[in-house]
Amino acid sequence: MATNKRPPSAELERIAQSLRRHIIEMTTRAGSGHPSSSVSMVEILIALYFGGILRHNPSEPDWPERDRFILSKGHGCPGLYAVLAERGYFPLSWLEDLRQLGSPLEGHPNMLRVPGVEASTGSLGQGLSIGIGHALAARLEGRDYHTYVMIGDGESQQGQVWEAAMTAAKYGLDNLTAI
Ligand SMILES: Cc1ncc(C[n+]2csc(CCOP(=O)(O)OP(=O)(O)O)c2C)c(N)n1
Repeated sequence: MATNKRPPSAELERIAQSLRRHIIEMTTRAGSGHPSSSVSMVEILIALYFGGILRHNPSEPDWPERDRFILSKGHGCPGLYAVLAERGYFPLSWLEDLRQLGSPLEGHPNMLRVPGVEASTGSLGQGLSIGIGHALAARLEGRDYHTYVMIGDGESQQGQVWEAAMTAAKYGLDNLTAI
């Protein structure tokens, strides 16, 4: 069953506060990471994962009909980890081991190790191209899922981002949103 019901605003604000707390605590404990790049996207993550925008199912991360969220600015992954943990993709206790040897929560997101991570990112500029792959795949397979890609403002200076934007326009991809 997809999780896309929207809780009341006060509840969303409470969850946003816990995400900010997780981000500060985990990056402080690790002594590294990118807290500001993570905290700055909390409201967007809340809207997507708790506000009813993303069609997803934390108990079935590979559900073929799920909407995709790709964090192209992968260094902001403490924010993504916090929202995925609060959503129940993996236990909150995982957050305690951010960037520790052996932890699935690496300094940049690893799609092979973390449920809910759609793409391994960190080398800036690649996420929109990956999103185009998902959007074209949806079209080919006749599925109606939507793909969202979060890009940093500095990242958007990468040529690949603009090549991807032109490609999305060429194929008329109305199932893809760049944030
Ligand atoms: C291809 C590439 N070049 C350089 C870096 C190093 N780097 C990591 S974060 C960052 C700045 C990103 O700024 P922005 O996209 O605005 O994101 P913000 O953290 O401000 O949200 C850079 C240059 C990288 N990860 N990938």
